[in-house]
Order: sequence, then C-alpha cells, then structure tokens
Amino acid sequence: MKLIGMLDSPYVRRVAISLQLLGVDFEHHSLSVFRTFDEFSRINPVVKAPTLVCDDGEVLMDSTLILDYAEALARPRTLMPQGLDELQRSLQLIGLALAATEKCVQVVYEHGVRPAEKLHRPWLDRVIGQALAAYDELERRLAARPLVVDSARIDQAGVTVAVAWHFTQRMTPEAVPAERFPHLVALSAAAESLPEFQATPHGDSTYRRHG
Ligand SMILES: N[C@@H](CCC(=O)N[C@@H](CS)C(=O)NCC(=O)O)C(=O)O
Repeated sequence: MKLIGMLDSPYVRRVAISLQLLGVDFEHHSLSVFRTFDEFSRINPVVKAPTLVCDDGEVLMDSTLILDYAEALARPRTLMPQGLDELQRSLQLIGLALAATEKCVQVVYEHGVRPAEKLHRPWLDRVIGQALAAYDELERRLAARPLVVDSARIDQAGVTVAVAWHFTQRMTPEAVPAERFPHLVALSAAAESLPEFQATPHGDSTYRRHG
C-alpha cells in the first residue's frame, strides 16, 4: 500500500501515524499537491493529499475514508472505541479537530496561495474565529477529561487532536495563541514524543519503516 502526500499535511500525517499504530504496513511517497501537481495527478487526477494506493491498485482519498479502510484491514486492532458513549465522545473530538484543521488550512491558503492584494480580510477573520471556536471547545473537553497518550492506548481522537494542534502551531501560531490552550499544548507535547509521531514529523521527510 502506498500513502501519497507530504507530512506537512495534517491529513496525511494522521493517516501515517494511525497506520503505524494499527500495524498496517505502507510505503510513503512524499509528493506535494503544489510543487509536484503533475506527478500527483498521474496517481490521483483529483490531486488530494492523502491519497492511498491500495495493494490491488485502487485509489482512495480523504483521510477519514482511508482510515475506515485501514481499520478494516487491521481488525481486530482498532483506534476507535467500541462502546457507544465512548465512540460518540471520540467522534465529537475528531470532528472538532478536523474542523479546526480545515480552518487553519484555509488560513494557510489565504496567505500562501492567494495574491496578497486579493486577501479577503472578512473571510480570514471568519475562518480564524471558527478555528478558535473549535480549539476552545477541545480545550474545555480536555480540561474536563484528558485523553490517554501512549502508543498502546492513544486512540484516533488523540491522534487527530494532537496532529491538528501541532499543524496549527507550526503553520498559523499567530491565529491560535498557545497560551490560551494549556491542555492542548500538554497533549501535543506528549504525543509528539511517541515513536509513531517522531517517525512522521511535520514537514517534507519520508516515513521509512524500521525493523
Ligand atoms: N477532508 C480531506 C482534506 C484533505 C485536504 O484538503 N488535503 C490538502 C492538503 S493539506 C489538499 O489535498 N490540498 C490540495 C487541494 O485541495 O487542491 C481529508 O481529510 O483528507
């Protein structure tokens, strides 16, 4: 199986970390959706990262759908809770983290892709407000009940919240000031020290399996 996309994408990174935690073997190809658009489009004409090329050659995209497939491959191993209440809590946290991530990616694109003279301040303020709302809610929930962060017990909510926060602090720290979110800062520090996170650092490196 081949995972296509750069680890500066929080979506690619959550998949790369989850595949390791699930024990699903994969090759990583660090292609950029911008700098290597043509090469990417030959694998997936839609040019979305992450893209997963399955062992039978079929192509999947969207991190959550790729993770659904990975979960099926990994059974009985799973990163999702089995009980209904716990599942609901995880899905809430994952939804908040993905929304925060999406809004921060929009901030990055607004600054990095749109010409400076075309920057639309009301839109930027709106998406920053939405990112802050998602992180406020995550912070409140983590303060009430922290997530477990170790390689044996971290779940998909832990992975996705930690990856979202790290991405945000690497790419848009001015929009989401860390001082306001001590529980997210602590969760991220613990997660980033795990081997699965260290093997797939945010940026342009390529994951290689050890051992
Ligand atoms: N909902 C998607 C979002 C994926 C996404 O937007 N990825 C970005 C990279 S961070 C991308 O492919 N950007 C190129 C584009 O949308 O044209 C997921 O969870 O995988």
